[in-house]
Amino acid sequence: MAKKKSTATQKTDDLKQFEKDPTNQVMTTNQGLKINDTNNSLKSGERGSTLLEDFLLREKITHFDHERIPERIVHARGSAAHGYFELYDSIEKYSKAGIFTDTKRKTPVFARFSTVAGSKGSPDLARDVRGFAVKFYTQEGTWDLVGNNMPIFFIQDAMKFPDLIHSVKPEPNNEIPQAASAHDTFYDFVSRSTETLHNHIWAMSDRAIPRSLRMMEGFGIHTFRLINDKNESHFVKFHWKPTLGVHSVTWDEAVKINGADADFHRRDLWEAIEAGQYPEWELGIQVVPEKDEHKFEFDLLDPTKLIPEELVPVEIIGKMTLNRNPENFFAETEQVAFLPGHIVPGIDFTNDPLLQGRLFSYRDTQLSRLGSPNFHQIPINRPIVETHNNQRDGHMQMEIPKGQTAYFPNSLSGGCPHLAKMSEGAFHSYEERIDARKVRGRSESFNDHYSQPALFYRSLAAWEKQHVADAYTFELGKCTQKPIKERMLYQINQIDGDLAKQVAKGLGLQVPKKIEQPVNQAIGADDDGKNQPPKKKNYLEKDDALSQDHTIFNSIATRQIAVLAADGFSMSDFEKMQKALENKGAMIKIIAPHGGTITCDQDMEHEVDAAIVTTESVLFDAIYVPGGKKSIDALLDEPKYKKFLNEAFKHCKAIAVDHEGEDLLDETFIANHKDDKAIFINDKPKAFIDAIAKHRNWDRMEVAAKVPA
Ligand code: HDD
Repeated sequence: MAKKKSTATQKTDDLKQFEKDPTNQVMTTNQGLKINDTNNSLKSGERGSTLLEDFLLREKITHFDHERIPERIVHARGSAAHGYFELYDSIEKYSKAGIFTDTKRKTPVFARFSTVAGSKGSPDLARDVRGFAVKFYTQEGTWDLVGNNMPIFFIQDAMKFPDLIHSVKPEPNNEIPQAASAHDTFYDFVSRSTETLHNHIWAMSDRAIPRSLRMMEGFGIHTFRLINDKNESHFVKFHWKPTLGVHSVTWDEAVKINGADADFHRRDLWEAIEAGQYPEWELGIQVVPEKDEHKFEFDLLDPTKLIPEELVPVEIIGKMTLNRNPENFFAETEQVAFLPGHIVPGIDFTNDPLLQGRLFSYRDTQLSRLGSPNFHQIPINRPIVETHNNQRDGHMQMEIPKGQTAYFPNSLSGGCPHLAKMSEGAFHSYEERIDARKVRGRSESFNDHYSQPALFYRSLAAWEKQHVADAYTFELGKCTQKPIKERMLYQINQIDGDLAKQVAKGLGLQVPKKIEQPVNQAIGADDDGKNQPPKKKNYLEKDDALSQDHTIFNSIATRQIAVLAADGFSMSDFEKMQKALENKGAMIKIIAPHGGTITCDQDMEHEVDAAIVTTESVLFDAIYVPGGKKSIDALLDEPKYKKFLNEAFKHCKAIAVDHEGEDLLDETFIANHKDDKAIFINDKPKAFIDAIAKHRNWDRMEVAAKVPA
């Protein structure tokens, strides 16, 4: 048998010393006392009252009473995994960071993906931005790249973050709605803060409802600096590109998935890693020399702007592979603390005012979330290199710092810990020249709020544009206040006239030509009234990288294929398809009228993966129905199979049937659409496989919209 490849990294080895394995161990108290009854409290007589003396009861209950910690203010719902990062080629001309110069390193990483608005227990398929945070445990200290799956942010200055989040979170009077942006307060805010419109249109696109966390891009968003060993600085934007491509579900599916499996993304990530189908992302950089800082039509320090890849191509420099699930959700995924302020020599910040505010907020939030300035000592947060300084004490100090001194300079401890010389790899902030007035304000160069949302929309394929229009219509349809909807229509109209008309029609409203209230309250009260953002510019017609139509469509690895079958299904049909699909890494699940096993027409027993009552069409990427008269008769007897197929058709998925399987198809909406290019009747498995790799047949959208499912 082939030996299982090791998934250990220096970090997972480090975590080992903290792991506890109860196998073959006796139960004890936290003091090591052996316990022989954990079911009954100590009482005065069997029916008597419980005694205060019962330290076993008190220890157990007290710990339980305190086992929750505050969830993250944002990004509370998340899943994470361990892995490693490998560099393809040194980029020493830009950066002196070891992680960017040493191609022999396998840098351990821990990556956490999240939704933003929902609580810890909210469903995975909310329409939302996804967090994409990566902790690199490097030889020079820990570097955290704390990004999202969209390349821009909603606001330009950290000062507005509490307002943004208060507007999107459940409304404060009734705590409704959970994990949803479709409500009045969010659109009240968005419609009056034009800087949000770019990130907002991304959130209305399919990017906000990914098929899988493994099929979404990641972005560092801010412009950072790379610093080389000559202390030269280059501006940089970081990109994560998934090797499986960028794919999404439809909104109708998202809504249904949330009911069918609220852990859809979490489960998908976990199962892919358990199956050895390790998720991978390539790391890319867009590099801009210092001298080109002002050459663009937008400001590099403005986090609501991306640098179109048409203008500055992405150079791929390495790859991240996630190959191990956490041992314990709370200890690792919940307690991991990401801080944008964690950087290493060779990487530095810029003056992006959003980034500058984040540098404060993340350390601060860990103090209330994790409860102590010693949060860096929690196993998942410990760097893989030794740390020494004169910080002392605090709640839950886990280390035992030795010696008489805790100050610098000292002579009593021989001056230790001593300072590092630059030649020994000490960190040194980039010496940017600053000559400025102290102002509370915003740069004029940040004041273009419509050009890039319009560029994004222009770059989308027709099917993506339709999804955007549907999303705006849904979200605004959920708002109750007419003036808010009208203000949003006014804003959408600045981005694209046709889009605004389409949304207005869905809302039963007119697109207003003018609105009375100021629309851009990014600036101070004294500026109210003269704050309409300038007209949009068109410095680039399209950027293909913005559209999912140009992503990778070459793999069906990890795609979930439902096989609809009952007793008597055709083994020869099934075997042929199963082999072809599994060869390409797809996951096959038999969905039968009942659990347990079913018997094929060759009298072999097959394990059922799910009884039809326990599963839903939306959990699968494609459907296959093998022939066999007895099997098909049984499927025809259970109405949910028709719903299963109708929904898959509605969601533009590939469907293949063989022989009598066509009889089932004839009982569905698909009967009149057999010529669809992703419907296969007695066809070769290859045709089906190619269609699954294309993700969806979006050409079907208009017909699919008519399916009453
Ligand atoms: Fe943030 C968490 C991403 C702006 C304040 N943020 C958090 C996480 C991600 C991001 C992925 C979850 C990390 C994890 O998995 O533990 N945040 C972003 C991005 C931003 C951004 C990409 C803009 C480019 N965030 C931002 C601002 C502020 C915060 C402007 C405050 C001024 N973010 C927080 C926070 C959180 C957080 C409240 C909650 C939990 C945590 O930090 O550790 O401090």
